[in-house]
Amino acid sequence: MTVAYDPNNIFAKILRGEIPCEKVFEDEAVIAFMDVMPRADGHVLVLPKVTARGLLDIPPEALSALILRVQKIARAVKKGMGAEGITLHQFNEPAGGQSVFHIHFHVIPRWEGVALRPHSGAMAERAALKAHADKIRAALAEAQV
Ligand code: DGP
Repeated sequence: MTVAYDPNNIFAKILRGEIPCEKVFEDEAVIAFMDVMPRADGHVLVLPKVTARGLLDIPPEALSALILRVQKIARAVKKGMGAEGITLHQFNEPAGGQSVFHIHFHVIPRWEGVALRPHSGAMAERAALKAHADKIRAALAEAQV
């Protein structure tokens, strides 16, 4: 059964500017902002501006644009956070672990021996999110990311 896109999901509200976020990047295709329940310091979410629930219903051209931005953000997260690696997560439907039904990629910086915190776990302090966002924005502002 296909489930319809809900325009009142929390990320749709962020995209419309109705709810604030700690934004690190925006262009005509995507917005990227800090996850409020980070699995690691510097955890960023990348969302397309098209309304799609997940990987299964996003139009191919929007998915292509999205994954190119995910690569750009991943490079900046790795550089800005001084990470050793990057983990991507992308969940589809409740059984797949999705809790917000507007497609998004999780870009999570990783360090050897540092385990991920729980998915949708503790809320981070706003000051910490801003400090990490500042590092990622600075990396994005440099030419080589
Ligand atoms: P999932 O749909 O399972 O991929 O997880 C959604 C993620 O979104 C989860 O890591 C927590 C995060 N999140 C939930 N609500 C908000 C919010 O209002 N703002 C931000 N920035 N992140 C949120």
